[in-house]
Amino acid sequence: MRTQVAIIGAGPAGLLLGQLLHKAGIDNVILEQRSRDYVLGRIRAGVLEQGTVDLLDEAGVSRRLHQEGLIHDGAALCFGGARHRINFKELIGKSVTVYGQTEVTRDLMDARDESGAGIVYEAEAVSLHDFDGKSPKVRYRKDGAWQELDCEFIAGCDGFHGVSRQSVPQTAMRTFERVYPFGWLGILSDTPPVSHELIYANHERGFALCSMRSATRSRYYLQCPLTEKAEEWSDARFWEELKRRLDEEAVAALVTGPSIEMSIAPLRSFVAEPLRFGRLFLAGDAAHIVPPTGAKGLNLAASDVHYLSRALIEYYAEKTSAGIDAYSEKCLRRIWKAERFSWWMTSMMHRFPNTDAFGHKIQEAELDYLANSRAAQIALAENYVGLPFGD
Ligand code: RFL
Ligand code: PHB
Repeated sequence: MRTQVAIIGAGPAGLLLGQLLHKAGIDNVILEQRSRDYVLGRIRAGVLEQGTVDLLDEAGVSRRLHQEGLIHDGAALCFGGARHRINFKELIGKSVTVYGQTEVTRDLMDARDESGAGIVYEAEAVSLHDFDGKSPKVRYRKDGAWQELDCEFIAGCDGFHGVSRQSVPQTAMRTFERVYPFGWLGILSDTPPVSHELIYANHERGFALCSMRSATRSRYYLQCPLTEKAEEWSDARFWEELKRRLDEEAVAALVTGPSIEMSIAPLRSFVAEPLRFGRLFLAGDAAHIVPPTGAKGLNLAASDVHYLSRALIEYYAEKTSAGIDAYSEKCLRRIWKAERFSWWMTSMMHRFPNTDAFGHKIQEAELDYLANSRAAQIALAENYVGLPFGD
């Protein structure tokens, strides 16, 4: 089998890249190790930056997003028992859209099906070869038979645990990492959200986040120690702990109900540099991870795809490699700013187990400054709604 671009991974990065390339007439094959249902069963991101929405518009997959997505003009920070709204719209004239990653993925899969391009699901033992030369290859096993895909480029969109980054010789790559001493316990429930906007709460018992998927479906998170197991949490225990971390008004408004999903995610910051190795490009979680506090992971995957799709389209249309040569550097400039913001939000909103009294006072001062300084709020708003792609 032959194609122009072999895409590894059918998460948002791989699917969006596939769709943008397909629209530009560039042949591509997506290889995914899991089944369609498994991919759609993962509950992840919920907040889309305007740049991500624009890219989904460009890909022609945003009809449902515009019908069902919730436009949020602000979000609240809760600390010291009081809530402080950051009014994105008033501060910087922009908003975010709340629309689940599961729905983005479903819309992209449907568009792929309609285009007839297809996805190879349950591709086993995927391996990448010869991407340092002119004729890269991808080998995999499907239904027990070995397959070889000859291609011109490989896009490694296979997430943090994928094979693409691991295929690069260690000497060719530098990695930067910070692991946080806690995780997020998340719950999804068919209950109306406690507030029409997100609430990020810093409480002495730990961070809490109130988010949503729709007017009838809520998503909540609690900071928890890494030793905790989701099975040890009953729904009642979760709701009780959430109430302890929220302000009185939120507690009074909270509607509880059975959970549809409960899971724990560790928090990590990670960047691999560079993002290009000959004819292999890394994009999305395959290249970088942010802690979810800044809602940046899916949006960063989208901005990588923005740069990579343009670079490949330019390569095929104009026979120039200027775009692909600049890909890594362009992405990394934006990635590091999102890493900084996500690290900062995480540091400001969580309780760190080994912090002394000085550390607590600094955190309180930071929150107080933010609540009372328009300049500080503008900086938060600008980063939260998403920095420009800056082509
Ligand atoms: P994905 O989504 O992990 O997709 C990678 C795909 O590659 C497949 N794969 C392979 N395929 C073939 N061969 C192999 N060897 C393979 N190895 C892996 C996998 O099965 C998978 O289908 O990466 P992608 O596309 O880069 O997308 C990144 C986003 O999924 C991620 O950044 C976000 O979910 C992060 N995130 C959030 N991002 C936001 O922008 N806003 C948020 O509000 C937000 N909240 C979150 C989050 C992530 C969370 N968790 C659980 C990590 C909340 C949580 C709790
Ligand atoms: C979510 O709705 O899953 C969500 C929202 C905001 C975040 C992280 C996760 O910062």
